Amino acid sequence: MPDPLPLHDGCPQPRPDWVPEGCASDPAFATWVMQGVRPSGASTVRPPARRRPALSTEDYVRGVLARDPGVLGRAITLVESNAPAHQRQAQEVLAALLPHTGRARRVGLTGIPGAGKSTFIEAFGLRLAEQGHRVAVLAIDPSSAVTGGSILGDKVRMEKLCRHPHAFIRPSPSGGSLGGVTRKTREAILVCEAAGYDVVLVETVGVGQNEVAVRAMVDAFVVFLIAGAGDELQGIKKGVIELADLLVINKADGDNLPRCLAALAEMKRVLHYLRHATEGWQTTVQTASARTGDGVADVWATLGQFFTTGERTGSTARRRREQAVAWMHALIEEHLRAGFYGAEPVQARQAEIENAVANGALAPMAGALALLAAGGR
Ligand SMILES: Nc1nc2c(ncn2[C@@H]2O[C@H](COP(=O)(O)OP(=O)(O)OP(=O)(O)O)[C@@H](O)[C@H]2O)c(=O)[nH]1
Ligand SMILES: [Mg+2]
Repeated sequence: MPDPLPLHDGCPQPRPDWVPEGCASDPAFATWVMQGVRPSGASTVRPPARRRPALSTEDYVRGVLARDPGVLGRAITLVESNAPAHQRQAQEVLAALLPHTGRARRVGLTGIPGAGKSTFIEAFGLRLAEQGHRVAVLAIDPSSAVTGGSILGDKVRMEKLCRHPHAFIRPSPSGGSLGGVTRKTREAILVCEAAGYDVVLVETVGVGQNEVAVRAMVDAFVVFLIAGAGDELQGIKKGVIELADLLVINKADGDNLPRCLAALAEMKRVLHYLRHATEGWQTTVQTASARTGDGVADVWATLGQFFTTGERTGSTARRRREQAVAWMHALIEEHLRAGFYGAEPVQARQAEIENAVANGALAPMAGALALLAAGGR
């Protein structure tokens, strides 16, 4: 404890530097500085933040299989980490969990920002959790580094689901590359399955490529549309509709209901002309409103039919096998690309060769060969 300030002018209070000598006894001088009081037993020194002890691979595996939510969260943090040591341990954990994975219904949900996905998932997830399902929600938003993200909003919008003991909600880390976010989400799905979640919902904002990435990691894909938002905006012309097994015209309530019913009729016509996303399954369209609850149960009923059909025709199992092989090739490509561009001789020549190609001094093919040669290929 520092020495107390000197007493002044007979006053029992300490005299700060800025009080002129002799002033404190002047009745016009009204400021006194009181000595601080320290409550007994309290310390001004903050205790050091407690570091959680590191978990061994066995701790992770045991905790996830025992459905310990704390260990589940940490296991997902481990698979999300880019640190090489964490990645090595993550692969050990995943290898041990693998026999316990694959039993969930994997459902992707997409739609333009504000289409009502999170609000729907809250109502839908709660319904499933109350029926005894264990529901995991993984929210991907690779755009969030730019837009500030909707992750906080999601947590607020899924407030009741967040607190349900049979639900687990995990936003993806913001700002990663799409490839990185995709790997992390795929691995997070496996960890959730090993922890006994039988429904895994992957929410993604429909802003372009990420719909395709999510389609490649789920069994069923739901696209949310809102009446009056414009075809272009909703990716109808970009073929997002062709990825869907189920289209939901959302927010079908109040004044918006007639417009939604008109959109429903229109979309039913459009679907006749489109290629379907899943062999043996006719893509369907329906309306829903999380606000009134209308149509929410119907979405699960349709997904139930989808999965029954998938079991009968073998399309779900086939899709999973294809997804696993495609994922392996994606990992190889990522590895080769990182190895090539990370190599010192490539980095040394890359800017110069790019400039030459940009200026027209070198044809793109000649540039590619030159850079490949620099990388020893
Ligand atoms: N009328 C009506 N409004 C809804 C409904 N569902 C969501 N909303 C409103 O729509 C807005 C956006 O809802 P969100 O659930 O955050 O939409 P989102 O698609 O998850 O949005 P992002 O995650 O930002 O892409 C909120 O203001 C909701 O209150 C609904 O069924 N009816
Ligand atoms: Mg959302």
